[in-house]
Amino acid sequence: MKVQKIILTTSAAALAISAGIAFAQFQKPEDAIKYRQSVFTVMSNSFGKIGAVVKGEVPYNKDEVAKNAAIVAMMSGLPWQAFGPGTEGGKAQSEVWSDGAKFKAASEKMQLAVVDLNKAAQSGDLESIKKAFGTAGAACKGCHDDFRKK
Ligand code: ASC
Repeated sequence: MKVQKIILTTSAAALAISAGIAFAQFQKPEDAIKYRQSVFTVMSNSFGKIGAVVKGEVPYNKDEVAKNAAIVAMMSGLPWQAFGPGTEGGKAQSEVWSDGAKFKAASEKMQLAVVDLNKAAQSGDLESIKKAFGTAGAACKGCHDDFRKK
């Protein structure tokens, strides 16, 4: 076998394997629902910990807030792959699928807002953190209002 052919065959196999894994991950709609809800649960936990600081219920600790903001930012890209066709259910309203462009825009608004929150958290300026937290919370709420079952 020529070297080029070996390389082509190997990368085709690698692609097939990764496509297989991506598919297998959500073989059942319930798997996708569980995945996205789990991601939101982790995000909510860390976001809530920052919220307690912002509200003055917990003293500000730079490392804690920075860690939680990094978790939220890192997780924020994950849920969307689990809203694929045929995964209707859970707390998602049908508008997620019937108005996909609006849902995508709302998801991107949140992702940008939590990146800003993470930047503020890493810099350690509490006033910027408070401001960015407010914007991020509004982005969470905006999407819930339009796309999450009450
Ligand atoms: C949270 C959390 C949300 C958002 C949202 C902000 O802590 O779990 O979903 O904040 O309530 O409005």
